[in-house]
Amino acid sequence: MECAEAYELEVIETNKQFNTVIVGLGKTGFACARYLATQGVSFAIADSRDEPPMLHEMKASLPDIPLYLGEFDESLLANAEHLLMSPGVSLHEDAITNAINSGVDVYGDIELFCQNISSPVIAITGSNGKSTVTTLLAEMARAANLDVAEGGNLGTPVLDLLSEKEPDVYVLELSSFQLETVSSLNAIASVVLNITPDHMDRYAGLKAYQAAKERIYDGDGTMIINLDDPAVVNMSRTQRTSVGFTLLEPEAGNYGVRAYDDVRWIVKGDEKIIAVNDLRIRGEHNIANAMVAMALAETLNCPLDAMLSVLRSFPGLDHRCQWIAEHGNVQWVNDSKGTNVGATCAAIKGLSGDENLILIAGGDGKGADFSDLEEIAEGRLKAAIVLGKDGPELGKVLLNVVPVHSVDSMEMAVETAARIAKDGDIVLLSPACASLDMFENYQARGEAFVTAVKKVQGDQAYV
Ligand code: UMA
Ligand code: ADP
Repeated sequence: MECAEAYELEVIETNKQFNTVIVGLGKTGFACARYLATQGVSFAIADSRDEPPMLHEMKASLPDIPLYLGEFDESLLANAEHLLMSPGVSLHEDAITNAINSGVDVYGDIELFCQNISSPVIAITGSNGKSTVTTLLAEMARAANLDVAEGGNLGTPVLDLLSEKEPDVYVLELSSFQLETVSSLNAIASVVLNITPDHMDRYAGLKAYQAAKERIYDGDGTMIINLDDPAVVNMSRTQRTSVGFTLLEPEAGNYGVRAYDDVRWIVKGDEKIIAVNDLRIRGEHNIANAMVAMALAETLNCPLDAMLSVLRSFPGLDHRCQWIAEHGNVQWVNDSKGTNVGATCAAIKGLSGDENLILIAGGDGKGADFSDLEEIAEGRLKAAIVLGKDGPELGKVLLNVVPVHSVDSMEMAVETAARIAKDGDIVLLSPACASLDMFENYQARGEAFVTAVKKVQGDQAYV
């Protein structure tokens, strides 16, 4: 009996033994597959979904690669030499933990990328502001005539950047998930922009999330440190070059903000750099983002003129506190990328006057505690409209301070907001939640908002 079982097991193992199993067939997994196909290694792909997003593209371009779809097959994963992980799959999933315990080497696309480049990397993480800072920095470097390639969590999987000639510098936006599986990053400069809770459905707690983010500082490059965030200050390492930034008055060598005759300036030490009102992007959080982009651009020796020209003209990215319409003196703002409590707090603080904000929020809260929203909402919000899986829970928190309306769709949310809004009000979509319970992604949610605003406000609105 024992012999028969052992024999059967051996046959299964032989059939499913690959040098590498790519885990996940989304954007990252597909980019990994295309890359490995050029390297002559034997590989297969596993995805726990029956129909992963890049299935058709995969079958069309690499039809001979074995695909294992549906619940992970533990023997497939445990018998590989390497697992090449997608960021959406937790290392704590049973099948992955089991493979790690069996001695399988586990890494991610960022690690593979870092092992295969010779140009320097600048790396950006944080709970909020990553895409804005990554794009600002890339634009500044371009304005300084550097050849730049940007990617990572921003959208383009890093391995896709390898199909082009190596640039002067890579600018990478990295999520905590991507940082968990990289060990050769050694960026010439890196930053953790801020730490507020996010992805609490994936981490044991804030400490574990923070520890993943902190890995961005491993190596010997310049550390950019948020002096206003104690969690980031705690990550400082002695004997490393570092530059700080603060929204208060800075010490010599650091970026900060000072008022001269009631005009607020971004300064470095005592040196005036740009008046806050000359930044095209708005809100306190964007002052911080501008300072970080400058601190990082300095490590590339970008001239000040190049940085300033970008700060005066960069309008911000779509779906981030993006002004989309004005009708009957009511403004409509799309912050669909506000996918956690910290982001929504920043958007509310940045936009509100006196109880003139109508907030549309809710979605998949990813295990978040919404209670911080109550204090921010008080005195700033006029009403809240909640929708999505965790809308009711979020609504419960806000009910203590403002009227809350519960709706079933984005269209109903916009119709309700249009009914409540009066002269001088701002309607802000900033969900504090991921979109995946109701939409394909945050872009689709933002587009649904814009479409609903167009429908309700008609052609007079400037969208
Ligand atoms: N999934 C499964 N089973 C699998 C594999 C994935 O259920 O076997 C699920 C995941 O739980 C997740 C979804 O599929 O909900 C997508 O995961 P993925 O790893 O396939 O994602 P990709 O399409 O490769 O996109 C990833 C990043 N997504 C995530 O980390 C969830 C993209 O960031 C990134 O742009 C892309 O790689 C290229 O680098 C998006 C994101 O939402 C914008 N990031 C999170 C955030 O910003 O908060 C971290
Ligand atoms: P990320 O890529 O980290 O999600 P984005 O630059 O896309 O960040 O901005 C997403 C949202 O986060 C913005 O619309 C805004 O609400 C908020 N945000 C941006 N920068 C910051 C910051 N420095 N601090 C806090 N919140 C921010």
